[in-house]
Amino acid sequence: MRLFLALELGPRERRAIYQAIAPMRDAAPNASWVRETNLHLSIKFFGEQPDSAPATLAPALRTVGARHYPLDLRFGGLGAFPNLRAPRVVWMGVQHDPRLELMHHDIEEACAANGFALDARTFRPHITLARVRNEMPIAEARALAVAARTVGYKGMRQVGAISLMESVLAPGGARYTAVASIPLGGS
Ligand code: 2AM
Repeated sequence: MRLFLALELGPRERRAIYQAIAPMRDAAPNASWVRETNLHLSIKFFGEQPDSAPATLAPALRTVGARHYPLDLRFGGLGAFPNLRAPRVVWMGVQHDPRLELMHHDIEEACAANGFALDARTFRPHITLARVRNEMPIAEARALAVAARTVGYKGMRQVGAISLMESVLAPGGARYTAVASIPLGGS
């Protein structure tokens, strides 16, 4: 099974974000826009794992979760990796929060102690909005950047749990299901 850890958004936020970025979808219709129900903040990607992995991961993650308080996440700001001139991943930003960084660090440590590889890429908290498979034409990238400037969405969410998600790849896009929910302490 293909596994990752996420902080999930509620249905109202997912809807609000999805609606707020409509001008960006219109500007760059050829990007693969993440469907509304799939919007989330990714914490760690495990890739393909044996079916026994959740049973190993969940207890280790519960210990980490118990040590961290629920988080107040603030979202807003649009951007792209590597940049909006040549976007590969279009995202909504998550305000810097040292507690989130610390939680991510502790998660990495606990997973590594249980034999799971460290994430190869630096943790840059974001909500992926779209992925670009082929290079985006310059005119479309410009239109996307212009549209992004019109989106003033700002959101806030108290997150009380980390979700261990299974991703099933399908022709119409991945389907995500939570296989375990790890509460954060005090929630
Ligand atoms: P992304 O949104 O930044 O692409 C499911 O694919 C989740 O795992 C996504 O949130 C994705 O982050 C994250 N992820 C992290 N590393 C990944 C990788 N190497 N391949 C696929 N997904 C990855």
